[in-house]
Amino acid sequence: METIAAIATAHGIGSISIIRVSGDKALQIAQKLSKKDTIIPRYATLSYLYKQDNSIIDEAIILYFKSPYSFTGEDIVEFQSHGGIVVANVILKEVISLGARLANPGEFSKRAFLNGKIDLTKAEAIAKIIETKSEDALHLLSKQLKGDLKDFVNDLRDKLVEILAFIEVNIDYAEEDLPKELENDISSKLQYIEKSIDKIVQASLQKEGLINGFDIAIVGKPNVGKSSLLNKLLNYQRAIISDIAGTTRDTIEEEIKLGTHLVKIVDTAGIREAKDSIEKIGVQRSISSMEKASVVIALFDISKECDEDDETIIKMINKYKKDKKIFVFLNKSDLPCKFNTSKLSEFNPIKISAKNDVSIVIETLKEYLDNSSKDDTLLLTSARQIQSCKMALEAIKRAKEPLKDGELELLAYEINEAISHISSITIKFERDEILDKMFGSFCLGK
Ligand SMILES: Nc1nc2c(ncn2[C@@H]2O[C@H](COP(=O)(O)OP(=O)(O)OP(=O)(O)O)[C@@H](O)[C@H]2O)c(=O)[nH]1
Ligand SMILES: [Mg+2]
Repeated sequence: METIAAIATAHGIGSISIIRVSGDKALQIAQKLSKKDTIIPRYATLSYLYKQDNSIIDEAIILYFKSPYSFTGEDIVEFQSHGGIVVANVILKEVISLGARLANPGEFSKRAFLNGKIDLTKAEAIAKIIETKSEDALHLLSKQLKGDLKDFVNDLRDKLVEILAFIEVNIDYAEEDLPKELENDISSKLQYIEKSIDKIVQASLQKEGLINGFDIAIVGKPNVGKSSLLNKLLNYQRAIISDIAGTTRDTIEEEIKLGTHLVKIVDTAGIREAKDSIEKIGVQRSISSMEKASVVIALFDISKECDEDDETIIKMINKYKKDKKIFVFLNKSDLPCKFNTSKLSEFNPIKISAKNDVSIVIETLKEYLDNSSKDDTLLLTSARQIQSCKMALEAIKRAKEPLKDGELELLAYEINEAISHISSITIKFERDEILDKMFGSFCLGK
């Protein structure tokens, strides 16, 4: 395997830069660069680094992690040089001229995975932790980094492998049908597994916002004060506000921090029977923003009577209330109320005045987001993980029929499928594993 190298710290001015080298030649490169014969593993070695023409590049700390006790499992050397783009680049150039090549993005983690140092959930957690902009996501990802998701997957996988081993033993060694009690036992084990997977998939879909940031869509008929609310939340005049219905023609998206939570607020065009083709597109976009959002703020103008356009919004929020969190705010409460709010009572509507003060909106949203992130259930954090779980679920569901009919080969096939899918969350499933299980946990008298 070629030796790879890269600058591991952000490019820019900082107090130190780290150049990381991984592979068989790492130690030899460090020895040449430092002119030191011995570099002790896991010790911080302070040394000058030299160019091949003997001129000094910088004074740096060298850290050597001997294979297999390193992140990649290979020999790793890290040079901590003084910060700055030039120093780090010169060291990297020297490292490359001494036999390393520039690493591809993610190549250190890929090697760590290929060498069995990390599983895929940890690799994904690392990649996402680096990119994350929210503390909620960091909290979830750090659990994944620690191995909670891996443990969950391994536990389910072990249970499935055990079931498969039972079935294989019966295919290979029993003449008769599956005994009834064994069928019941497998059935209840499968049910438990199905429930566990279903639970984590549902929770992960509902709380997707914790990882990717919550999308909050502000919807309502024209002129109710949606853009006024957006501007107040952002604290500046982002959207045009006017008393002309249909002022906002397109969706406006902005990110804001509510406490520790990063959210995307989407102001939308007022929803009504559109008057022209451009407005029609705007209304379509409002509806799709609402569909995409995990939280919806429905806004009503209570200084006017509830009309057909408000009714349309009420119908919409009723349609989405199962999948999304809906907040109803009754705007323009500084004016006399003419709006009959009885149809909205189940949404616990809150009176506000977007023109004057929206602190109650901020507090309500913050409280909801705080509670969402407090819950410590384990979640899947990528579409890939969710997809693998869904595929495993389908296989388990398909397995019920052959289990009832005693078609053991077909049953084994479906359980195998479920194992492959669930295993793909962490690492590939090797067939040797069932053989070990079969011969390890059953006394077959052979
Ligand atoms: N009295 C009063 N007027 C408000 C309040 N909030 C907004 N308005 C006014 O209502 C009008 C419409 O406000 P916008 O924020 O543009 O309404 P919108 O819902 O974004 O409207 P469209 O973009 O047309 O869908 C403006 O004249 C605002 O000044 C409020 O709390 N009280
Ligand atoms: Mg507007």
